[in-house]
Amino acid sequence: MPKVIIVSNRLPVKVSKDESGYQLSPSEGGLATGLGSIYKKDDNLWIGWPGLEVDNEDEQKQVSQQLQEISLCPVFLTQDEINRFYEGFSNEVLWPVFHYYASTYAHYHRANWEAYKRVNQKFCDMVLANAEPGDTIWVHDYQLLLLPDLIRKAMPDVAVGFFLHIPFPSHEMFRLIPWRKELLEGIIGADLIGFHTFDDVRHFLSAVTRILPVHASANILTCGERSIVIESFPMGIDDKKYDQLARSASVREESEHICETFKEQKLILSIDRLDYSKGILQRLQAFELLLETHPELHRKISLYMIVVPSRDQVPQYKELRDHIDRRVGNINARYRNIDWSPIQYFYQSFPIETLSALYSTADVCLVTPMRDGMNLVSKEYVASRVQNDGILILSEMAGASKELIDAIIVNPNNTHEVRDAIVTAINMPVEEQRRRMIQMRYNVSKFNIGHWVKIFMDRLNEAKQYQRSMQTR
Ligand code: GDG
Repeated sequence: MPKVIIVSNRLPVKVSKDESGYQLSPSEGGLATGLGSIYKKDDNLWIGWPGLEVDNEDEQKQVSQQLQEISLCPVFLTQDEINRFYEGFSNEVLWPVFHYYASTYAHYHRANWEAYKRVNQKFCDMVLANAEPGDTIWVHDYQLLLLPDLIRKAMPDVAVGFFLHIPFPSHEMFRLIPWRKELLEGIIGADLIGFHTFDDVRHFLSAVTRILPVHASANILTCGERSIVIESFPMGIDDKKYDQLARSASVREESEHICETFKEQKLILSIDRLDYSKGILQRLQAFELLLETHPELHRKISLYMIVVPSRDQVPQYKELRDHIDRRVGNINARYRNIDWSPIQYFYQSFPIETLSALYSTADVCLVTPMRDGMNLVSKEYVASRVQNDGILILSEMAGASKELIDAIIVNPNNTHEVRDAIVTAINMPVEEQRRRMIQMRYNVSKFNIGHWVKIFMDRLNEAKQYQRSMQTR
C-alpha cells in the first residue's frame, strides 16, 4: 500500500537525555497536530532532525528505535552541519532575505551553501531509504528547498508536494541570493508547490519565470514535459483544542487569577518567538507613544508581553534581545509607579494552558510583525475567545491579515496608526467586538488545520494524476 512521508527540518518531538537514556515528548505545535492525522496512520512516517546532536552510533540506533515506535525517522546532523546548514544558510540567508531583511542580516558564505546542499542530500538519502514508487512525499519549509528536485530525480514515480511556511519575497529581493537559480530548480522538483497567500504565489511565479526557462499560465508552470501546480493554502490551527482549553476548569481558574491581578485595567497581549521579523521593538515604540500621548490611560492598561527564546546563540538575536530588555526597562522606569507597571515582560516559554488563559483573558491581542508567513498566534487568540468578545490588532504584513479581515488591520511601521488602533480597541463597544469576533471565529473554525491538510493532500493527488495522464498520452 502506498505510503505518505512527511519531511521537515525538525521532527514533531522534543528529545532530551537524562541518566536513564533518551526521553521523547511530543510537540504541541499546530503542524504536529494537523499532520498527526497522516503520519501516525498505516506505514506512513515523518522524517526530520530530532533537535539534538547524537554522535555515538549505538546511541543513534537507540534513538532511531524509540522514534520508529511513534512513526518518526531521524536524520542526525553533526554540530558543523547545524552551524552551517541551519544557522549559516537557512537562518542567515533564507530567513532574512525571505522576510525582506537582506541588507541588514544576510551573510552569503559559499561554505554554508555547500553544507546546505549536503544536508538536503542527506535528507534525500533518508527519504530514498524509506520510499517506494507510488508513495507521496510532502516536504516542508525553507530549510529543504533543494529536496523536491533531489527526490524526483532519484525516484520519478512518487508524488512530491512542497509547502513554504514563510513568505516568498518579491523577485527583486529573491534575486539577491547568489544561488537563486539552484534554489528555484530545487523547489520546482515538486508536483505541487504551496504557499500561505496569493501574494506569495505571485512573487514565486514572477521569480521563477524570470530566472528559469519555464512558462507560467495562470497557476500552472510548464517546465519541459512537466506541469507544476502553484497554489495558496492558508494554514489553519486546531481550533477545537483552543476552544476546549479555554472552557476547561483549570484554564478558567488561571484566567480568573489573571483577571483579579489586572482588575480595572485593559490587558493587551503580545506573544512571539524572539525574531526581528516579529516587529517587537516597533510595537514597544508604539506602546511608548501611547503612554506619552495618553496620560489618562496610565494605570488603566497593561501590556503583557511574552517573547519565547529562539536562536539566541546567534549574535543578531542576542542583540535583539538586549535591545528589547533595554527598551522595556526604559519604558517601565519612565512610567511605572508604586502599584502599576505598564509592561509585564517575560522572556520564557509557557505551558499551553497559561497561553490559553492569557488568550481568553486579554482584552486586546496585539500582533504586529514586520513580515510573517501566516502567524498562528492571531488565530489562536480568536479560537480562544469563547465569549465572542476581544479585539485583534493585526499587521497587514502577516499572511493571516488576508483572512482575519475583521481585525483592526495596521501597518506595523506606522507607529501612530498602531497607537490609534490600541485606543480604538480599548474603547470598542462590546456589540462591535462581538460582530467582528463571530466572523473571525467562523473563519478560523472553518479553515482549520484539518481542512488545510486535506486540501493540500487532495490537490497533490490530483496534480500527480494529471502529470501521469500527460506522460502516458
Ligand atoms: C512559522 C512562520 C507561520 C508561542 N509562545 C509559546 C508557544 N507559542 C506557539 C504559538 C504558535 C507558535 O508558537 C508560533 O507560531 P507563529 O505562526 O506565530 O510563528 P513562527 O514560529 O514564526 O512560525 C509563521 C508558521 O510557521 C506556520 O506556518 O504562521 O508565519 O514564521 O502556535 O502558540 N507555545 C507554547 N508556549 C509558549 O510560550 N507552548
